[in-house]
Formats: sequence, C-alpha cells, structure tokens
Amino acid sequence: MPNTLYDALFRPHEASGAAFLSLKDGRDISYAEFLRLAARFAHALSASGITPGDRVALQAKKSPEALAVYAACVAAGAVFLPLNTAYTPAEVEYFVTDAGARLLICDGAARAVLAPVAEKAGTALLTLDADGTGTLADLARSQPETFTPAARGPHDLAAFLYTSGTTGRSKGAMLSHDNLLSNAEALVDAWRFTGEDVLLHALPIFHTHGLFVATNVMLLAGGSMIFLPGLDMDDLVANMPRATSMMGVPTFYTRLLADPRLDRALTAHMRLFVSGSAPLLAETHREFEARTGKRILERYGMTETNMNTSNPYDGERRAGTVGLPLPGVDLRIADAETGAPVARGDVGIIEVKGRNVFKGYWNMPEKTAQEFRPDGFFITGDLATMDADGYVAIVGRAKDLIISGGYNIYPKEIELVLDEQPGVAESAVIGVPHPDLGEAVVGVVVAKAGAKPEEAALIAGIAGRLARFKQPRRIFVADELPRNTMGKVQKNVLRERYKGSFG
Ligand code: MLC
Ligand code: AMP
Repeated sequence: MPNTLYDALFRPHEASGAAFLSLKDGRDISYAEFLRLAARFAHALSASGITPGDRVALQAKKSPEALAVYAACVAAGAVFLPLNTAYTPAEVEYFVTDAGARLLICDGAARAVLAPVAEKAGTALLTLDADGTGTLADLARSQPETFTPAARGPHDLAAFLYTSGTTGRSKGAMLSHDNLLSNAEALVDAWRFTGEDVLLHALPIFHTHGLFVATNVMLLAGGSMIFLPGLDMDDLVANMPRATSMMGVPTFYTRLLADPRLDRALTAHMRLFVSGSAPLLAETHREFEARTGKRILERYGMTETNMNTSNPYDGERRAGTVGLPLPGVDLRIADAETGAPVARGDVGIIEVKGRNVFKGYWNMPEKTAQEFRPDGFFITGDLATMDADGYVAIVGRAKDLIISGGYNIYPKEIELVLDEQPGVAESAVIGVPHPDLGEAVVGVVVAKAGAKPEEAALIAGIAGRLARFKQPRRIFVADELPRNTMGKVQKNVLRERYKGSFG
C-alpha cells in the first residue's frame, strides 16, 4: 500500500547490501539488515495494539535500534514522538499524556520510574537499551522480517516534536509525511548528497537536526552514516578521514577549533560541513576556513518548519548569514504587528510558507491560529534582514528563547519552577554568552521578605523538576528585577548585567 515516507526513504533500499550505518565499534549495518529490523519492530508495534495514527513515544539512547523505531513507526503508520534523553520523568509524563501516546519505549534503566507514569497515562511500556536489547527486542525477535506498510498519504502525520513556548507549556508540532519528505528532497538537491556520501553523525536523533535533516537526507540519497553515540572529539577526529560530510550545531565547530588536531589534512576528504540550530559566529566561520580551507555552510530551520534557508553549495557562503530561501519555501521579512513585508534591508520577523511548514500544534487550535497569518504564512519569531542579493541574516529573536548548545530553552518554564522555591518572591531567566554552548542559562531571583535563598539550595531544589540542560548554570539573588514603565521585566538589562558570567 502507498506510504509516502516509507516509499521514498526506505522501500528503495530493502534489498540493498550497502552500508547504512557504521558504528563506533567498527560494525556496519546494511540497509537491508536495518530494514529487516525495522520490519520486526513494526510487527511488534502492531502486536502491542498500535494502529495508524497512534502516537509512539521513544526516550532511548542513540542506537541503530532507536533509529529503527522511527522507521517502524513510518511503516506502521504511527506518529513518532522522540523525546530528549535528558527529560525528567515529570517532563516525560507531560509529553506522553498530552500526546495521548499509546506506547512509550524507554531505556531499561528508566523502567522503574517510568512505569507509574505510563500507567497513569494509560500508555503501554516497552524497553530498549543502548545495546538494542529489552522487551521491544524480545517481542520483535520472533516476528517476520518483512512488513506491509500501512497506507499513508502525504498529509498524514508522521511525527510529533515537542517545542517549548513562551507560556512554559510545551507544544506538539505535528509534522506530516509531506512536510518531512519535501524538505529532505530540497536538501538533497541543495547540498548535492548522493549514494557516495558518508555523513559523520554525532547529533542526537530526537530533534529535527539529527533525525530529519541528517537521517532523512541520507536515506533519500542512499548514502551511509558514521553513527556516533554523541559528540566526542576523539571519535570525530578518528572518523573524519572516512567521511565526506558532517552536520552539527555551532558547538561542534567551536570544539573542533579548540582541538589542535583540526587541520587541512584531517578535513581533506570532507566536501561539506553544515551548521545550524543556533547562530554560528562569523568569527567561527572565518577561523574554520583559515584552519581547514573549508567554508562552513550555514542554514536555518525550526522544528515547526524544517529547513527554511541555506547558504548556497556552489555560490558564496556568507559568514553571519543563513543564506537564501530554499526552493519551495516562500519567505518574507515582515512587520511584527501587521505582517506586511518590510523594505529590503530592514529588520522584521521571518515568516514562511510551503510544503515544509507543519500542520499545527496538537490539540492547540487557538495557539496554532495565533502563529499563522491569514494568508497561511507561519510567524517564526526570528528577527532578520534580507539584503539586496536575498541573503537572510538573523539579528535577534522576538520570542523569549535561549539556545544553549543547540537546545531550545524557554525561560518561562524555568521561572515557574524557580518561583516555587522556598524564599523566592519572583524570578527571571535569561541567556548569556557562553564560549562552548553559545548561550548559557542564568537565573535571577528576588528573595521574599526576610528570606535568604542560596544558589546551591535553589539549584538542588529544581534538579528533579527540569532536564539538566535547562537548569541555570548560575543563579543570582538580586534586590529587585529591573522593570519598564509597563511593569515588564527588562531582560536586556539583566543580560547586560550578567553577560560576563562565563568569561
Ligand atoms: C549537555 N549539557 C548541556 C547541553 N548538553 N547543558 C546546556 N546545554 C546543552 N546543549 C549538560 C549536561 O546535562 C551535563 O551536565 C553536561 O552538560 C555535559 O553533558 P554531555 O552530555 O557530556 O554534553 P555534551 O556531549 O558535551 O553535549 C553538548 C552538545 C549537545 C552541544 C554536543 O548538547 C548536543 O548534541 N546538542 C545538539 C542539540 C541539537 O541537536 N539541536 C538541534 C535541535 S533542532 P552536568 O552538569 O550533569 O555535567 C533545531 C532545528 C534546526 O533546532 O534548525 O536544526
Ligand atoms: P527549534 O524550535 O528547536 O527547532 O529551534 C528553532 C530556532 O533555532 C529558530 O527559530 C532559530 O531561532 C534558531 N536557529 C536555527 N538555525 C539557526 C541559525 N542558523 N542561526 C540562528 N538561529 C538559528
């Protein structure tokens, strides 16, 4: 039966003995092997009662098997809901409950803490460990190695990716088969990926960048991935001579630059370095070129929209810009109030429309409506200019967002937890420059009368509530929060005050 994503990304490789994943331990997994595993997993999903349209949540370490759960969901017609491995059980509970997930697949070590969560949410629970074992594998072992994909059309949903928001309540971005496929097609073409490519893959596979940009592009092109568990400089350096390309967040590039082994010889075999998910400093771009002779290709995207712009493969890759709108993406720089396009060169909000743009936030029609213009353009909240040649430069954010090491963090979510801590009257959370992460989270609290909240106690108090990457690296106690005449906290004043916190 026709299944838009399966037919484009997976079916063509069913009989291919070519390597799809090369692992750190030297093992290769062929396309055919991977797809046999995915077929067994798809049968296991069906055996667990999953039918097309059901949500399947996965919180598991990066492994070929975790990636095969994605392929199995596509084949079974389920909606894949990958979760950051750093999320606490309380955070997982929110996502699983909000999405109405039928099944949660988690690491075996997390089973004890997540079992009550799953039970409360009415969700079945299976386990998948980093070595591929667990109750999912047990269930899949005796299943057939072929699976007839469920019928899914372009507008059926393929994934929910949760993104945080200004209210502190995360929203499930609904992505269709066509959203994902159209973007993969645009990127394969724009970045010239072929079956000869070997991508160095050190990103997590629970976000757009590592899952859809990197993986879908390689599946569509038929290339292979050196599939590393995470960002480790020794692994990166050891494997780079075998690779042709790499995709990373800016921290990948600043860490490479800090490594004396980065030079022309190491990168000689590489045809493409892509950066995205957070701003790449023009200085990083220039230093990287000086050291390696390679110009990083920066692109810009978002969970809700997939990739919107990219610097050109052949043309000029301009440092400090995110390049030109991708083919098929309608992009305008608009006035924040009216949505009318601003004059060339002026600052406005990036708005986009196209097959890449998501279907809305799950169960939040009003929120969805607020973020779209009547003519269908999605309001990204990113402030930018477009120059005479069409290059887009992001100059700031209209949304109160922190990007730390490529992870998005909304201050409100942290402020709500800080406000509940003993002795805290109110709080403000900001991002300040950080040499490794781009931005780091800083909390500023005002004490209740007579109370003396201490940084260490505050940090300990929020530890179990928020994923570690969201927790402030520093919490300062201030006499009061600076406010404007409207009573709104002036975060720019706080950012200025604490900007030197990390050197
Ligand atoms: C890890 N830690 C972080 C962090 N990552 N803290 C803040 N921000 C981060 N991004 C914390 C851990 O909790 C831990 O804390 C300590 O840092 C070391 O953890 P680690 O796991 O050893 O970190 P490391 O491997 O060095 O990870 C850093 C990183 C990683 C930058 C490589 O965060 C990463 O892979 N980021 C990529 C995120 C990504 O894929 N973004 C794309 C989103 S999609 P402690 O105190 O316990 O030691 C998107 C759309 C688009 O944005 O356009 O692509
Ligand atoms: P997310 O919601 O996690 O998908 O993150 C999307 C946000 O990351 C965008 O709205 C931008 O603010 C930011 N972003 C992504 N790529 C870039 C880039 N190349 N430069 C600057 N910001 C970026």
